[in-house]
Amino acid sequence: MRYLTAGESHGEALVGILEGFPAGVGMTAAYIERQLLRRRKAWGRSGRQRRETDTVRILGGLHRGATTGAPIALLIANRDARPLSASAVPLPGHADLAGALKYGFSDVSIVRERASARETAMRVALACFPRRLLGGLGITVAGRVVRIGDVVDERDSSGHGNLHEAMRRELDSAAAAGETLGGEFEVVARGVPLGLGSCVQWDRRLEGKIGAQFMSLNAVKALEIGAGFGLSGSKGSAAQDAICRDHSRRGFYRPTNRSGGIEGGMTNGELLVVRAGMKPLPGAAGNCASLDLRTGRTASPRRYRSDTCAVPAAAVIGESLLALALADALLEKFGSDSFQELKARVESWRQQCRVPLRRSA
Ligand code: EPS
Repeated sequence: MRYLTAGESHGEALVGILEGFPAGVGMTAAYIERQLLRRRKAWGRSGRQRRETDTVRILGGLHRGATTGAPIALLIANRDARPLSASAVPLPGHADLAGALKYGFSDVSIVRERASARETAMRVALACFPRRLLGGLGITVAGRVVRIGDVVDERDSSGHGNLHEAMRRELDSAAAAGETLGGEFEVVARGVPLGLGSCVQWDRRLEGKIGAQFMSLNAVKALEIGAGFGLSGSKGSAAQDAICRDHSRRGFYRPTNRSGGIEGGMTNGELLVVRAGMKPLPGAAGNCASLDLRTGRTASPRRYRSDTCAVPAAAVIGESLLALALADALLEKFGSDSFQELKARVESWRQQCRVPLRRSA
C-alpha cells in the first residue's frame, strides 16, 4: 500500500491517492469529514481553520459505498484559495531557505505553499481507509497530547478533546503573547497482531516504517517507541519485558511494555506506543534574523504563520500516520486483495499465536 498527496496550502485543492488498498471496506465522505474536523478543531489552531470546511470528494476507488481494490482518489477543496504575496525573506525554521535555493526561486512563498502542514489534511483523509480496515480487525489507534510547552499531562487518557485545563491556559497565554509552543503527543494502537514487520532486513523493520511516517510530519523533531529515551539510561536487567503465558484466552503476553509493542523490528502483540516531539512553529514568533535572498542584506521575515501550537492537531494526525503504517504492514504480511480474505487470515494467525509451537523448525 502506498499513498501520494499533491496541492498547495492556498491552491485550488488538495488531492490524494491511496493505492494497494483491499476491496470491501465501507467508507463515506461523512466519516472522512468527521476525522478532518477533529484535526481542524484541535486547540491552538489559526483563524484559517475557521475559513476551511474540509469537505471531501471521493473521486475513485469506491462502488456502492465500499472500496473496490482500485486506487482511491480524494479531493479537498481549499476555501482560502488565493495567490500569496511574494517574499524573498526566508523564515528561519521553515523550508524557505533550503527550498528556495534547491528549486531555484527567490520567492519563498512558492516553497512554503507546498511545505505547509495543510497537506496533513489529506493524509488524515486518506488514512480513514486504513482506520476502517484496522477497526474491522479489532485494532484501534488513539492519540493524546502529553506535553504543551512546560505543561505535562501523563494521565492515561486518550483523544485530544481531553486536553488538560493547564495546557489550554498555556496555549491561550502563548497566543495572547504572540508566541508559539511545541510539545509531545502519543499514539497507542491496541489489538495489533504479533509479527507485523520483520527482523530480516533493515527496510522491513516496523520501527523504520513508523519512523518514516512520523518523522515526515511537519515540525516533528523527535520520536520514541515505548520507553524510548528513558531506556537509554537503564541497566539491561531493568529494560526488558518478561515473556509470560496465560493458558486461557490471551496466550503469550508481557507484564510490562518497555519495548512499546515492538521487538526486533516486529510487533510483539502488546500495545504499540509511539511518542513524538514537535518543535514550536516558527511563523508567529517571526522575529528571528534573516536575509533578503535578492540583496543579501539583513531583513526581518514577515509574520506568516498564525497557529499557536499544532500539537493537539498532531495527536489526530499521528493516529492517521500510525494507521497508515500498520495497515501497510498488515497487507504486507497477509497479502490480501479483499477485506474478507484479510480478516480470515488475521483471525487464523491470531489463533496460531496463542499456542506454543508444536514442532521446531
Ligand atoms: C500552515 C500555515 C497556516 C496553517 C496551515 C499550515 O495557514 P495560513 O498560512 O493560511 O495561515 O493554518 O494549516 C492549515 C491550513 C491546515 O489545514 O492544517 C503552514 O505553513 O504549515
